[in-house]
Amino acid sequence: MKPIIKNVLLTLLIAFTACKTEKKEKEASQVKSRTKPNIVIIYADDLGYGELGAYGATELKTPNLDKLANGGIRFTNGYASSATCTPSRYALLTGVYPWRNKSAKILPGTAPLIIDTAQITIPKMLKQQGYTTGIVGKWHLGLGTGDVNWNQRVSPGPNEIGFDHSYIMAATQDRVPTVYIENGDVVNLDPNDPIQIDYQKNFPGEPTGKNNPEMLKMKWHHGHHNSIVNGIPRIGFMKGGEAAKWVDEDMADDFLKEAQRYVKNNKNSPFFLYYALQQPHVPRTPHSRFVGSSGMGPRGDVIVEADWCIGEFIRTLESEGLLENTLIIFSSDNGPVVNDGYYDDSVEKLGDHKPAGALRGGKYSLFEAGTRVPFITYWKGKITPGTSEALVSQIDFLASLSALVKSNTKSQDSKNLLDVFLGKSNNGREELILEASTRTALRKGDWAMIPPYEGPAKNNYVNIELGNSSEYQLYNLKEDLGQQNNLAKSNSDKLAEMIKTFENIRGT
Ligand code: NG6
Ligand code: CA
Repeated sequence: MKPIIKNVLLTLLIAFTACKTEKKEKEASQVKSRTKPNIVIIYADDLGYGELGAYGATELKTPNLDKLANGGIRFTNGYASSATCTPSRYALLTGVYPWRNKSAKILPGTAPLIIDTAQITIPKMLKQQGYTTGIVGKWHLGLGTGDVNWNQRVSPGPNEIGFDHSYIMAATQDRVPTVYIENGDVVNLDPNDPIQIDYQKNFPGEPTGKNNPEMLKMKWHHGHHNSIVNGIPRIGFMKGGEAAKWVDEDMADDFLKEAQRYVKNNKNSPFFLYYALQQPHVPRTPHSRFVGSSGMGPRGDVIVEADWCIGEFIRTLESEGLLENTLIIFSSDNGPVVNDGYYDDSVEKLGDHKPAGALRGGKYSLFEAGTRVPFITYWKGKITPGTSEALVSQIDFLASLSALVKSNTKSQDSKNLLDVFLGKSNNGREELILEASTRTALRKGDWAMIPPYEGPAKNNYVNIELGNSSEYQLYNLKEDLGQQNNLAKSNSDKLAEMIKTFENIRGT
């Protein structure tokens, strides 16, 4: 090449690169000067209070979540609204206590949408303030109006309650249909192989977990013996839709890629992303990269996988120049369960790991471990790192985010705790109603009160104490975090006060 041509080309290249850098810098400064921050809620499924290094775990390594917790506010009294998934997700999005909605209980994959399309939700409120809104991951709030045809656009769903973009699984990883749904349409659906779903009866000739154990790569322990997908027996019956079925081991990567894509596609306007991870809910199916990574079997491995996904996701925010303009909230929909219906070595390989930390109970329980969960807010450069003992609930996101974006939107039960979430105040809630499978209890100040409930004290299948007792239970959590000393009889004044507050809120 002649030197002169070489020089011209070189000059052009330098000019081009400078131009590109300038553009990137301009974009980054535009992003910084925006008054409305991006908002991301990362929500784990069945992750317990004691599961992160930052919350005291010693046997499991969660470096990315620890970075969030140690670089933001780590709440030690942060609650999901319920000890199961659907009600917690309902409360998170609507700011309404789940026990006000009779349909807010664990839903089958065929359940109709339980959020009224006229109801206010976080994404709706944010849309009114100019946000683009997206959900990636687990939905579990019902779809359609009762008789879903999975071969047509499925509606109403997330897109009808405020999300501009949705890429979801309908219910849970252990429930059919085992397909992704993007903006109402099943992804990769072959019209010649339509999907049929039934929760009552099997389709003639189709194998099931119960009848065909020879086809299983994961055995069921209780429940989970209907249709077999990818060698895993599920809840509910499914026929057809072969090409659309997800690969369980790829699910974490699939959701991560969608979440990253959403950020890249929407980085030029303020955005909201609800990134609802499927881990460590059953069936636990780590990608081969993570198999054996925890030494604790699949349950530990998928927590390591989830932590990695979160790290990758945050790296994307960083490389897009968005981290300093994004509020990240991390929490879990309910407490931990070790055996939730499959033989997956989780019990055998748990070792010294304590999923609930020092708390009593677990998923499904009215004791603390049912609803007290990891709860972190992180905003690089805006939130001064620290630990907060303030009483906060996921139900408060609606009013608090509404205050953040200067909307006047309120809901029945959501409290504006923006200053608490940003680490500027320690004045959390005075009290909070806790829910577990339609039973409710009260947390107020340092105290927890559980009214008498019929039913077994323990669910032996999952090996979790549920909180049922024929007597009132009253615990001082400051002195007795593990809820071992029932003070209902010895402190009748406190009990009477708690009952009064409880009945005032719940209505008698
Ligand atoms: C239970 C399932 C459990 C899990 C749970 C929902 C059985 C025996 N157990 O009914 O495995 O799927 O529902 O979990 O079927 S949640 O986190 O979505 O609420
Ligand atoms: Ca859950």
